[in-house]
Amino acid sequence: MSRASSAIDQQRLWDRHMAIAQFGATGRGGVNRQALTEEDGQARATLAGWATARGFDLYVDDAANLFVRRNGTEADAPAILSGSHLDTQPAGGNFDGIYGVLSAFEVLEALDDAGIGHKRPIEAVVWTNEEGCRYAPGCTGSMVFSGKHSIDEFLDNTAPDGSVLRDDLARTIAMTPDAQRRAPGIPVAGYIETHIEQGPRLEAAGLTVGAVTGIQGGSSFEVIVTGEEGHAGTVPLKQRRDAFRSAMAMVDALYEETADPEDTVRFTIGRFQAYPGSPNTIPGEVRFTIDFRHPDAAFFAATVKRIGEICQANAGPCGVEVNTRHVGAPADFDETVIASIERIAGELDIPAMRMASGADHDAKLMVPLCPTGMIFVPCAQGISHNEAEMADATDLAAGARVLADALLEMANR
Ligand code: HGY
Ligand code: MN
Ligand code: MN
Repeated sequence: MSRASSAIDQQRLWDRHMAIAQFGATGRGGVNRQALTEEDGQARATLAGWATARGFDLYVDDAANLFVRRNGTEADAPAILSGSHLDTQPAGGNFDGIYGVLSAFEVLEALDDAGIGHKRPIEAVVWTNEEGCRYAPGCTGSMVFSGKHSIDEFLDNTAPDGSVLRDDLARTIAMTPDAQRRAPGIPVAGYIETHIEQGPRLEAAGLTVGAVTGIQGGSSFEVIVTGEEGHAGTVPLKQRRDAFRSAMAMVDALYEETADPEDTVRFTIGRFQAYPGSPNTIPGEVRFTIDFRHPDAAFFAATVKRIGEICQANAGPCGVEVNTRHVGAPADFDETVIASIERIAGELDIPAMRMASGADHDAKLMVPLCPTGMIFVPCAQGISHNEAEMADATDLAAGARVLADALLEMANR
């Protein structure tokens, strides 16, 4: 039997990236296609159109996860899944997530072109709201699919523009009317996600594929500091309940706590807003986000706990509320999957290495469900979450070839 990898069409895969890139294009080379926006729905509808044109089955679940299914000879066998996300950062690139969705779809098309059958069904997946920048938390869709959370817990969440998740979810689901409704979660026999590395290691090593060993611990919080608004010209300093000043004390203490000479810690404050935001009014409220990550499970857990303690200890005359958006412990991928990715890359003469993931991915939620792994390909200078994000068509196709053979092996096991 010919290998699935030999039917991967590099040009088709690239052209599909360029077609999806138009939804939310910023005109500066990047994209703003945040989760559950009209543009997100349009990208999903485009993929759905390609899928139905191929005669693949389409499903959508209560979290708006979208599944493109190519049936196997054993229709009821637990499926093999592969996918990622189509939603992007507000100033994002055209490959983060998109590559995982389109390479999985390309595998289905290649199998079709080559007339290659398989035992288990194979599904390409679009996970809802991986990025979590419009609606918190990220990985909403894969969290619901894996049973970690129910979608009901998130329905009343609001976006900075005032939208409510419940409404956006209904509108997005309605944009793929050919998709049959399915309850979240189906039996899965294996999952592999392809993704750009979002770091510089593969490019620096001159390698094409990363056989990913796991994902570091990741956590995100929203901190709300409550003080008292007042006149900038009249309220004496010692009487102020200045939310900005208290927030800065917390931020200073947090940076001190997470300082790391080995540069392993990843600590980011991505959003910081003072209200009412008037130059001559003492801020009565400050809201800021914390993103903390580390690969060591014990250090990660201990520092997650310290974050709340540090904010409380530096509140001064203000109140503080630390809302945990998500905490995901470090996760190791399945050794058999990692080894198959390495072996297949070797068989295809594609230079590869094992590596861990600094970025978070939906794959982390799949680890408890089934043998799970990831395939990385380089992105230019490791740049991501940036409109300059770029990847090479030959690298994208190489990763898709490894994915094709790895998924086919899983589907025939
Ligand atoms: O933040 C992350 O790691 C992912 O790219 N959303
Ligand atoms: Mn991603
Ligand atoms: Mn991302």
